[in-house]
Amino acid sequence: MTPKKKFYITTPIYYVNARPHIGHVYTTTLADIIARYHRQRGADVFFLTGTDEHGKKVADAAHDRGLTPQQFVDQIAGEFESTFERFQFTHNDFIRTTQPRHESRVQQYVKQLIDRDDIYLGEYEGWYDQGQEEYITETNARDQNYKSAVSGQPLAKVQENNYFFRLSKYQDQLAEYIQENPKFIQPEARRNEVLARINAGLNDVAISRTTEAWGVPMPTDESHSIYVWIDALFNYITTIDADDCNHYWPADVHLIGKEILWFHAVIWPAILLALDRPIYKQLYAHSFWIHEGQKMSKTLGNFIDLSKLDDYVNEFGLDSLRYYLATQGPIGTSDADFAHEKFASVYNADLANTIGNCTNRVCNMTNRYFGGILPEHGAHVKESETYNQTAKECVAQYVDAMSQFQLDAAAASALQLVRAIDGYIDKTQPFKLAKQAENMPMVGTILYNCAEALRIASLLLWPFLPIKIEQLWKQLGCQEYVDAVENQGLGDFENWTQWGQLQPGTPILQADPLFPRKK
Ligand code: ME8
Repeated sequence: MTPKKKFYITTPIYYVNARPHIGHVYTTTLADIIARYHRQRGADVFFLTGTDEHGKKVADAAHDRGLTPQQFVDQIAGEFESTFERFQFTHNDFIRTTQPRHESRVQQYVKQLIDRDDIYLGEYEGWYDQGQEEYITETNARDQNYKSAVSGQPLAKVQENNYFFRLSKYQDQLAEYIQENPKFIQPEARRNEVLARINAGLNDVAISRTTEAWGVPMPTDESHSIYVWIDALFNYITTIDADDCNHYWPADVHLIGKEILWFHAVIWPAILLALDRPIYKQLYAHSFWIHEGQKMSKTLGNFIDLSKLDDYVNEFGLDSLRYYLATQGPIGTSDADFAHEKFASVYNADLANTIGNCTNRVCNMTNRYFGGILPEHGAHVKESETYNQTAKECVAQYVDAMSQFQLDAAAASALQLVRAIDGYIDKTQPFKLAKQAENMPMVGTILYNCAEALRIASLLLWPFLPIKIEQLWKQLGCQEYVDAVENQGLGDFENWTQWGQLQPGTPILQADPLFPRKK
């Protein structure tokens, strides 16, 4: 047997100074959809998420609540873990940077970098964004009017003794690597941004702080803690540098938001080069959600937090939230608006009126005309000639879109197939044909073809709508897929999406609507 292809996908690890919100749920939903898709293709998937628990702002947040940092991070990390369980994410591990497995390996990597003379002691004088835990160059600080680009808070002027990583040494190698590997950083606009910044010149970067008591100590100098960003980036390898997991490196994709591009596209690959480890294969940086037309911020108090997300789940269902996030979200280079009216209209158009309605039509007619048993499909129906070709094209478009993380386009290809079923019913009018007994073999062919196309569409939709599609599989008698999902979703997508696999004679069940229409 050929070994299964491995696929390693990560999300950022989230700061525990704030409770989980839409941004965290968004990136993790995208990663979950991609992970499920690859499992369905039979890959050996490792999907990693987790929490970033060190640094001054976490220590300050703990202090404000009268807790020790450890008590505080345990509480918030627990909230992230239980939230991710409630959202039914299928991550294989949840890394916390305060875990001993992480801390001990971080010290080992830093020691290796010191031994290779890639780290040295120096002095930093300049700007620091405390909210983002980020050193800011003079030029950027000036451009940002000496305020944080993310929170708008004033930058702090700091003078510190730090250990530095020789980032400048890797400038040419990195620029060359990015030039030669056009897909390495995506989308294209982000890649260009990174290249421009590298070509403007890279300075060495501070990788330790003396003012950060809540962190991993430098292995050779306990008076310094490892800078929280360096500590955090290592999570992608600390987790899998264990005997049973080390075959997952290099990661196939790091999925992140655009605000942390610099660390992932420049510092992280340079560290990997310095450690003599393969560079991860791809970085994908999405844009940002805004809320009812406004940037979300603590000052405005308009963050879509867990309780708001729960309201949507209660009103529309968990799958609908996944679908909205994945298809209407800021996956490309523009920000996207999260708005109730839009949510309801997407729900009604795509889920209730398209997927739900088509499923009802197919299952109801099979029950009405064939007693709920999938009919034979031998009779010729002219309009069917190119129908299975449509299914093939939609699958190909879907696969292509998925490989480029265009989840919106992938879902659109699945919907296109569902709409083709509706179009085919409208054209062939089985409900009219069924009025005469001699037409029943043709009605049989039509309904078989509808159910078969619906089966293929359901495979494309499962990563987006796992709960509802598993319900649909039960309706269509596709127990094999339900079993596969229980076995970590492992599947045989290539074979399963071939035409003609539903067996005539299979019971087709009528059920409650998958997506009841909302007012
Ligand atoms: O930056 N829209 O953690 P973080 C879409 N710990 N996605 C958003 C978003 C929004 N409005 N807001 C946040 C950190 N995100 C570091 C990362 S990784 C080694 C260390 C998502 O809690 C997006 O994925 O601030 C973004 O990159 C991430 O949350 C930042 O989470």
